[in-house]
Amino acid sequence: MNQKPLFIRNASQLVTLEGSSEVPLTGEKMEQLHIIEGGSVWLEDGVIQFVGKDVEVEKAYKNRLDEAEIIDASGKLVTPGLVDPHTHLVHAGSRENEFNMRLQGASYMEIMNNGGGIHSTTSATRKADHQTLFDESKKRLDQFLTHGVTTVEAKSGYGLTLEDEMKQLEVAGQLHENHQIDIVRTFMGAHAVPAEYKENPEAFVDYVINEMIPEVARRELAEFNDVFCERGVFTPEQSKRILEAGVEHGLPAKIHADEIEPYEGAELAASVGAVSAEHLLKASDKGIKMLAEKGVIAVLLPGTAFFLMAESANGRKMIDAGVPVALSTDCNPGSSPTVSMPLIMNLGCLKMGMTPAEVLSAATINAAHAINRGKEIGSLEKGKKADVTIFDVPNYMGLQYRYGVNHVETVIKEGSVVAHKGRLV
Ligand code: IZC
Ligand code: ZN
Repeated sequence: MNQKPLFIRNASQLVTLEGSSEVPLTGEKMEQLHIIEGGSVWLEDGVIQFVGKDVEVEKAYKNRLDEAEIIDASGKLVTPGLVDPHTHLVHAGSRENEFNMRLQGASYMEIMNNGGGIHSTTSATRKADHQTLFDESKKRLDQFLTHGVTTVEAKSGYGLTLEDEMKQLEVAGQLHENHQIDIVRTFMGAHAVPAEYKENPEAFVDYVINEMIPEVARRELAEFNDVFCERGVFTPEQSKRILEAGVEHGLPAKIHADEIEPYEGAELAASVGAVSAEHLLKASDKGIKMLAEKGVIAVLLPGTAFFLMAESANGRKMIDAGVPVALSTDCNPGSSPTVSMPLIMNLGCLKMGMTPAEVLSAATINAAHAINRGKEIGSLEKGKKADVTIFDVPNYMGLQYRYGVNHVETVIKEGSVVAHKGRLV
């Protein structure tokens, strides 16, 4: 790599989250950000080379200071690049009309059962070609980047045929190759039962298990397998079969669990050894206990609860019960059309009883663990990817306190500045 070293100097707070690469943070450890005041970091060859007090880094590189590009971070907060571990990034079309219907009292499930919701995005996505999907999703990725995010998980699930699911996953792969943000792909063929299988959902489950999962795995188009386990969508029994089939084909399980109604989704996540259980607005106490026992990461999506005008998941209770908690936008055209992880962190504090330190752990290292990237990203430690976000606030509490504003000043991906003051570089 031919890039200059980057020396970020003298941050008022440098959040390192050191020592968290092996297992996700739980309980009181989520409070321990490992802040260096007057902290600096030397980035080179795409990797973090040295983290410490400014004088220490300066001393270590005293003969090479002239070579480096320098960013003065005094008065600023420096954190690991934010990680979004649950999105439906690749899709076509938009659902403002449904938003308006919901504002007038229609529910998310009613709209879906009447052929809208996921079905409406599925027909738009089936019609779209690769280029259209690429272009529409790239716009969202650009916005993710200017909001401080450097890695995004992306699910399929708006194709619901093998060919259309593969199209979404291929586009996600092309975006990974062509965009600064890294994309981690999840297969979610079991996102809804498509209209053509309405009378015979079991046949669709068989299709997912016998045809889609083996082919997606064979072509290495995804790293995880997800299912929308919800009353009226896929039952816990169907979800279990689908998730076990994924595991058999080398795709660890993720699950959309207990989002709209309690449905023992958390219990299922624990019993199949899922990497993560996502949503959990209606998770039972027993389910929460089981997640803690099995170390399943709860990926919480307070933007979805906000946008659906529902009560958020109880993040406080989950952390106190020992569940590792991560945060995500759920970026999708129906229940959470946002790209703002900073907003999600605000909601984590204001709607889920999490502290400013916990939401930052949840949006960085725990989010990285939720996509099996804990060893590569999510903390500022020697040897990890040089993905860094600089916020124009003096401390991490200020980031949550001055809400509703994009405080991201500079975003660094693998050692290069990729966004500055809301613009791509
Ligand atoms: O398109 O409505 N919950 N899947 C499960 C979604 C929301 C995305 C959508
Ligand atoms: Zn989702």
